Amino acid sequence: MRGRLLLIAVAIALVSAACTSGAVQPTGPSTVPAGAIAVDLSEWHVVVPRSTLQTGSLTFVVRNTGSIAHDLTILKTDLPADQLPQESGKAREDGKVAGTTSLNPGQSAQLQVTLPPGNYVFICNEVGHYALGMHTAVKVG
Ligand SMILES: [Cu+2]
Repeated sequence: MRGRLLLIAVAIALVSAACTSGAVQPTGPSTVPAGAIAVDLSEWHVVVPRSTLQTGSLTFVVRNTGSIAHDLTILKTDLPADQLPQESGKAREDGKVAGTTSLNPGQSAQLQVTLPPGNYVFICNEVGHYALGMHTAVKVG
């Protein structure tokens, strides 16, 4: 009887561990897996390796290589990258398709997104960063 109770306790512990392991957290500095696209954020740049990407499911590895917090926000828009409307020091996020949380220096996050063909602007939307130049145009398709 005692052995059986112990087994049940172990089973419960294993199930709890399995349930918590799926959480997505920003990670430390990371290498970019094959097929993924690195997006580097720093003061005051958003750097994507190619300005034209293939449509479909894309994996971005977003790395904060700067010395203050940044994020990546992806907007689908035909406006030029430097002419998005702004409110309270941030770009308006019309057409937002994906984004990361705020990443501290040295942190990175993976973002898996399916992007239909079109024009996109990749920005950092921490207050003031868009106006300081953290935007880049990306064409998909
Ligand atoms: Cu920023």
